[in-house]
Amino acid sequence: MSPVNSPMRVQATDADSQPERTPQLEALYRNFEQQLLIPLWTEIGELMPPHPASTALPHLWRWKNLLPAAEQAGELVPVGRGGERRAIALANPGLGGQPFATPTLWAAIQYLNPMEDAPVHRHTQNAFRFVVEGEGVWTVVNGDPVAMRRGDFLPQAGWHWHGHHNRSASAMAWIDGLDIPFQHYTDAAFFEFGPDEVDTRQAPERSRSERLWAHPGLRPLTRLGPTPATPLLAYRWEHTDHALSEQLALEAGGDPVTVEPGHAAVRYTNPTTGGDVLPTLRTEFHRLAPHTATAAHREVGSSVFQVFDGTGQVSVGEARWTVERGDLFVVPSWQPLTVETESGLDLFRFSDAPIFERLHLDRSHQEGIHA
Ligand code: GTQ
Ligand code: FE2
Repeated sequence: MSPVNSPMRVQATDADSQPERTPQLEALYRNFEQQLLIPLWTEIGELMPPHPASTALPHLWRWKNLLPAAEQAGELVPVGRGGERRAIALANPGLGGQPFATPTLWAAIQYLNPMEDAPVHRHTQNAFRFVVEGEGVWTVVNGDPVAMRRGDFLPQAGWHWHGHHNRSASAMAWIDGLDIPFQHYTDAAFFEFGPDEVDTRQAPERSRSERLWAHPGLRPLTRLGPTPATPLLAYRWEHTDHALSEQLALEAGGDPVTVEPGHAAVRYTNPTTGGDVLPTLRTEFHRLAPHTATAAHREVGSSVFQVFDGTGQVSVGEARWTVERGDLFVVPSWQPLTVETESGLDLFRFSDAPIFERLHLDRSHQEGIHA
């Protein structure tokens, strides 16, 4: 029987499994401490738990509080070289005050005033933008200007040059997802400055990347790849929306194409591989039809969700919230997630799943199904 299925097993760190604290043993422990040594037998319960027991906590950040805080930052804090971005990170209350949403994932709200530039730079961290409201900002990736609008998903592979510019008369906010914590813990990160100004003199409706790649099922023969990150720089809302509404329409006609009743979902993919858009980040969009409840689902690795539209009830482990447009919540590793909605609910999701799959550490469990 696997340890996952035997919660009654006595943990080695239980007091009765520890040797008696004689003066000689105390002296040995002081000796260990002086030599920077730590015995396994006092730590094993935390280091080798029967199943993942994240210190990260389920948590909800409400858009109605986030957006005014970002607007305030827009008034008080200039954006420019050095600070690089007016980005405000979600700090998980279980992660010791670090600006990390989960042990592997960065999630932030970023804000640009009219005509402002977020200067060009590049880094090994993989990134994306997702837009829950507004438009007018262009993200320029390796010289290719890409318009950002509500519902668009804009991936940005590590080491690509990028800057953002607001060409419109109104401020704009969006969310960023990056693998900053993962690259921080693993000491993998590099960073370089580019030009201070973002060139959007050319700002066509369709980016070069879309002209080359946004044709379903068609790859240019001169660019067959495969490439580790997607070459397509914008996944437009009209396609995502249509894919989801067609799944629900097919299901209503008796065709079982959804992941479970009333639950349509798509994954954003790299057209050169069919796999995830970025080497470390998985991104998906989920749509629940009105009067839908999902089965409890848990998996190894952590996720961040943003409500795109609608309202619903979300439970993550012991936490339960009513959520609405723009709200962001965190699902730590192996915590069960259920979602219910009366009105219908659209959810954007990102996770670190590609890391675990690549290392064969992925596991998942769906209520009622033996995983
Ligand atoms: O927009 O380039 O939230 O480099 C964090 C780091 C955004 C960005 C973040 C970044 C960016
Ligand atoms: Fe960046």
